[in-house]
Amino acid sequence: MLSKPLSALTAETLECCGVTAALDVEGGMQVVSPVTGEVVAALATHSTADAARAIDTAAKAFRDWRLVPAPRRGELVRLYAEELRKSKDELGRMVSIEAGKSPSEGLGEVQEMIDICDFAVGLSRQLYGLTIATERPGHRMMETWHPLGVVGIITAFNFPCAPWCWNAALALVCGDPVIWKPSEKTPLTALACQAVFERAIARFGDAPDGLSQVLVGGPELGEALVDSPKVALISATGSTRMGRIVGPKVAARFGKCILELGGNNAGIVCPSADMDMALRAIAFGAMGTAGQRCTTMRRLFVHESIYDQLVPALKKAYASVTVGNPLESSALVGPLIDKAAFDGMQTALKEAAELGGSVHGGQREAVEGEAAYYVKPALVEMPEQTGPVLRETFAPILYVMKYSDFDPVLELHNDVGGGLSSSIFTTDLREMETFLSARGSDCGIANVNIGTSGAEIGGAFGGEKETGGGRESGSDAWRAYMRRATNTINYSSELPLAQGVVFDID
Ligand code: UN1
Repeated sequence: MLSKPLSALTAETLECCGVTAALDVEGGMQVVSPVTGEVVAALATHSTADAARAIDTAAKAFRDWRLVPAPRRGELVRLYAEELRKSKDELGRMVSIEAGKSPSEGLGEVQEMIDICDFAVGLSRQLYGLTIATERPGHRMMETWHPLGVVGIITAFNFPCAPWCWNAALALVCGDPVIWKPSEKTPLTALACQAVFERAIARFGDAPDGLSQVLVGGPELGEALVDSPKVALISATGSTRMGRIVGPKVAARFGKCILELGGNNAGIVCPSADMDMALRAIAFGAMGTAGQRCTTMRRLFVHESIYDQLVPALKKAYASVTVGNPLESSALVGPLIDKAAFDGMQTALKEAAELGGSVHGGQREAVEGEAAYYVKPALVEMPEQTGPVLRETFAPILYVMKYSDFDPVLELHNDVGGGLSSSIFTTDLREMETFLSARGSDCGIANVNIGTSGAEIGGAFGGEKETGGGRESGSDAWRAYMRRATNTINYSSELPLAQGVVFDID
């Protein structure tokens, strides 16, 4: 049992991180922990006028920060990684309190922040462009990458800090100030990250004011970022519904967007799969983080020849998985974020049953009081891919379907709106390579013999179709945070025109 109320643990954790905001503002925005359903803080919110001021401050910071050499900008991110290492336990605990993750998953999220910072520090000396052969003698052509401008970062409750850091670490080395609008459900983790960042700023010395700012409040603050022509890039994580609003608005003002939206991720288990490995990978992919990752495995296609071997083993794993308070137990599955998530799950399960699905699990578990929503993860055997299987329900539901032929199952795999993550379990080279080929998985992430979730930061993260098409984190995702200039330099004493055009004036 906790020795103190959750609000006291929250206050203590935030204080350790250096947060100075008042946590008990009368009439302020209430922050509820899904762990117990209790209010752990009430925060003062920012107004749209505050948002406008934050944007102006960031725009001013940009004028200076863009001129600081990139490796020096990297030094700030290096210091931040050091501070994150010092505060890893507290930040991980904040993630557990606010998002309900197990300690290991909370710490894992902070580790993603540390990893992307380390990556960004190296990147700060590698923001290279190409040199390109020109068709004209005595000319040189090259690309230069310049800082882009203010970056607005909108994040979701389920990963309350890592996606911010994927964006912020890259943006800062690329020369861009950041403004963060966290989910209304998880503003405390954002304040904690910002406080830790302030420590890095203090050690860095001469950073311009407003390099990183947080806006606490409702959707109108996100809208202020989305609508402002002073915000060069909006990086938004959330639902496809949100992306359908944000994308066109930013496009209308010719701003840039990185959208990381919903997924409907699937795994295919082939006859030659290592069954034990597949079982463990599916269990984490589908039940981990209580099914509340955008990369959660939601659909599973199992070959008919191994269905009666794998599915009973999966059912056993589902029946025995521990569900409990992540702060007090070693349970693998914590709570859903709120009642709406629980209701959404029950609606999907009911629909699935009406369509002939056989539902195992999914019932509410009496872990804490009435205000907390813990569920047994659900495994649903479906006769076909229909109804709720076609959409993302942000809860631990795995729809399992039987298949007989490989080519049709590839079609079914791709026949959904989301295009984020995917997995195949096979030891057959032909199946594996086909899955990874142009006619295979149409997702931004396609894995072999591992689950759909838990991507490393070194790769580009994001997906196709209704997932929004954006890429964050590793590989060359940094390019989205910079603008490219093509430079042609004439060092000859002639003026030849490209394409052989003649334009001689007297
Ligand atoms: C998300 O759920 O928004 O691949 C991000 C993963 C994590 C990130 C998930 N590295 O599951």
